[in-house]
Parts: sequence; C-alpha cells; structure tokens
Amino acid sequence: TGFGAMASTQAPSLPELTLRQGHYSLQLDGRPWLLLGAQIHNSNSWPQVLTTSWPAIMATHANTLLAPVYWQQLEPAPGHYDYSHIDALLAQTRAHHLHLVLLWFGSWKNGQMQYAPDWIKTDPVRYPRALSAKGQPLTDLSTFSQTNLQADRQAFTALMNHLKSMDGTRHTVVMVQVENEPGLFGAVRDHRPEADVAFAGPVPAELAQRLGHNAGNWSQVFGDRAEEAFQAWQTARYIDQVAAAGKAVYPLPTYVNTWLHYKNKHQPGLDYPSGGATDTVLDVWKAAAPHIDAIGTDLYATDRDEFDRVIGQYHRADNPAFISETGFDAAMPRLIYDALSASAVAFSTFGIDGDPASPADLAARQAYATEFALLDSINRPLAQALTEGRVRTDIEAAGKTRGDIDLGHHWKAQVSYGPPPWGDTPPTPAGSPHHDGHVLLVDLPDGSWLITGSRARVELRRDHADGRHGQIIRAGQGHFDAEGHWVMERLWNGDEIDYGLNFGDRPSLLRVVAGTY
Ligand code: N0T
Repeated sequence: TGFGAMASTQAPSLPELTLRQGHYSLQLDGRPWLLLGAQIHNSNSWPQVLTTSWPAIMATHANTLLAPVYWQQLEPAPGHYDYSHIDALLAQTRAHHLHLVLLWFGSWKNGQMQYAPDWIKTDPVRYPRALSAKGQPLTDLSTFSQTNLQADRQAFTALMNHLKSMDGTRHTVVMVQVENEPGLFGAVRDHRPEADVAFAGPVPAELAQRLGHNAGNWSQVFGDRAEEAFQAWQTARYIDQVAAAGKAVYPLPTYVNTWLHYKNKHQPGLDYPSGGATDTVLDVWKAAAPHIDAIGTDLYATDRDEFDRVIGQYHRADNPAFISETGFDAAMPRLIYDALSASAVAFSTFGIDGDPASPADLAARQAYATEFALLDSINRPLAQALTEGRVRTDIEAAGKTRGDIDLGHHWKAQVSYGPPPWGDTPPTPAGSPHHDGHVLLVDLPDGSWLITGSRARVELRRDHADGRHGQIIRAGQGHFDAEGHWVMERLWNGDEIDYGLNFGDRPSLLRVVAGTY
C-alpha cells in the first residue's frame, strides 16, 4: 500500500495541528505532513514583485511558501478591503503546486506597528499608542484600546472569511501566522494610565492558577519579570482574540512567531520586543492564547548548541518544536536534523529571494535544496513516523565523529563521519570537512529501515545475545513515487555494503531489510 494514497471517498479535512499520544503533528488531508518552508522578503508579496521571486522560491525545494499579508494594503480605508494580494498569492502558489502560509502583518511586525493602515498611523487619538515609562508614545498600538483590538480583529476576520471562500475546499493555505514577532520596543510595558492601574492590580486568577501561584499583584507573582509578564499577558490576550475571531469563520491552525531572547540579547523592550512569547514568559502565553496552536521560534543561531537549547525550551508537552524562521545561510539546513529529533512539525527559512547572484545566497540555496528535496521526497512516511516516535537521527559535530543509534531488537547502527567511501573504518574517523554529516533512520511499518544521510557511514550490527546472527538481506536504493509507493532503483551489495552503508555529499535513500540466521 502507498503512503500517499488518500481515501478518495472522504472530503479532504481541514489542515490541523494535532497532539496524539504525546506527539504533535501537522495534518494535511488528514495525514501527518512536514512543513518545509521558504519565506520571501518582507516587501515581496506585491503580486508583480512576487512573480519575480518564484525561481528563488522553487530553487529551495520547499513545499510551502510563507508570505506576508499587509494590513496596510488589505484595508486601505476602514471597512474597505482589497483582496487582490491574497488572490494573487493563491493563484501563483497553486500554479507552482506549493502550499502557502499567510503571515498576518497586523498590529505587530517585529515589535512595531508599521503595517497598520495609514488611517490608523495618522490617528493616534482614535487608535492610541503604547506609552513609554516617560509617557512618550511608541510605535506600538496599545493593547489597552478596544478600538485597536476591534480594528485588527475585523480585518483579520475579513481575511479569513475571504480565504474560506477562495480556499475552503482546496487547502492551498495550511496555516496562518497571527501577527509577526509581537511585542513592544521602547518600554518593558505599556504605561498608559489604564495600564498602570492594571499593573498595580491582581494577576488574573486564571493565570495565577494555571501557573500554580497564589493570588497577588504582578510584582508579587512574577518578581523581577513582572513588567514583561504583564506585557506578555496583554499582548497574548489581544492576539488570542484576533485569532479566535478568525478561527470562528475559518478554523485553520494558527501560530505566533517569536523574536527570541537568546544569544546576547537580554533586555526586553530593548534587545527584543517585550511581551513576545520568549522563553521568559512562555507559560504566560500558553495560558493567555488558547487559540494559538503553536509558538514558533525565529531561530537565527547556526551554533548547534544554541539552536538545540532553544528547541529544548519550546518543545514541550504544550508546544511542538516549530521553526518559524531561520537564517538563509548554508550552515543552517543541517540543523533540520536536530529539529527532527525533537519531532519538529515545521522548519522554514527566511529571506530566500535576495540577490540571485550573491555567493552566500547561492550556497544557502544549494544547501537548503539538498535537504528539503530529500526530506520532501519522504515527507509522508517521515511525518507519520515522527508522530509515532519511529525516527532517529545522528549528527556530526566538531570533535564528535562517531555515533551509535540503538535500533532495538538487538540491532544498532554505528555511525562514523568522514571515512572513505569504502575500505576499513578508521578507529578514529577524521570527520567530514565541515563537520556537517548526519544520518536519518526511519523504522518503516513493515519492519524495514529507511536510511539516508550525508557524509556518513552506517554499519548495522546485531548482538547475538539470543544466539542468532544478524544479516542484511537486501539494501535497495530508490525513491517514493507520487502515490507513495517505493520504487527500487538498484540494490547495494558487495563493496557498497561490506564497509558499511556509505553516504556522500548527495544524499541517497536506502530501504534495508535485515534478518537473522
Ligand atoms: C525577522 C526577520 C524579518 C541577534 C529579520 C528577526 C522577519 C522577522 N526578524 O530578517 O524581519 O519579518 O520576523 C529579528 C532578529 C533581529 C536580530 C537579532 C540579533
């Protein structure tokens, strides 16, 4: 049976983010699917400009385009909507057979409000700004204004309504990002008079309870982080109401992306937007925003330890690993394998349509294309396996040139990085030139292993504690066809398996059947 075959009698179900048996997954047409995303630059969703970005988008081999919808463009006058951008995004994306994630650039874009319509920017009396500690207006809409909330909510609802009518049965759009890197710059919290009153008052009982705190005011409950937690609650409640209204008309999965508190960035409101879903206030966000299905990380760290540390903060029982942005950098895509070992549901890279001649972009494009093309070619079996804990990875690092993967049933895979394509495995393998090798191993339902990797040797070993010896019965190189059926191209044998399974720079896909004698 194929992995891709769809039950043809049922109407395709809406995309959904599910949590089953402790595993998150993004469901597309009712089956787990891995989102591999490419995001265009901020000002390239304009239909004419977008047409020129397609070669770059396609060259990444992503399966999903992430593209902004600008409130400023969508609602040129209060209550008047111009859907031409959304329609062009849908049409162009469909013509290229990709999926689409819409990024709602509404009240927030990178901790500011530049995407609000002109009629909002020019009317701070009706649409009040957050105030700094010195009482100065900031480039942020105040969350304390029902008028602000109402305006954003109405526009987002109009967007979702239109999307439902254009895409409600086709599902080109798989998710919606509500706002972009929300939070406040120029202050840790809003200092409007209403805000001061609320800050002096009690923490909402539902929040205190959820966090297991006694009742108290913000300072009593959150100590040094009180102002940031307060701003997070206000921001998350506002965004949750926007998301809830949109979901009421068209319930697509939603997420919020986060400008992270990491690297050397420690000061809320200065180094990163205060009140965004940083690790410092993630619990507050989870309590405040039940209509946001995932908190995403805009993870620009190419340093593997830092990357893994952040994934560890966000991959929790109440949140999937969701890589909403990474740098378009040749050193990033190898970290997909770390994300996958945390069962990530999405991995998307930002800014793929820069200068087509820049050497750095060309290198990044090549590096992403290699991993995205391979992973998308096994998307359905891989995503299904992720939801069942049947995926294992090993990743090379400087100073780590070997790895062991326990496969259960007496089997293990001994991985080494940098050995020759054949010949004995050196006792201390040198590692690959850039220490970027990796292995991905999937237990398939029929008991075989799907194995792929780059710059790595995999030696399958069985102990004979039960008196039986292990053998490779067949190692077939191949691919999955459009229906999800395995197509074998050749068998690896002889030198191709006597010295382990050797994966070079271009990843190949093996399906290995092992047994005992
Ligand atoms: C991202 C992108 C875009 C340690 C920046 C990251 C995108 C937004 N913001 O290229 O603007 O729309 O979501 C902000 C990280 C700032 C640098 C932190 C230095």
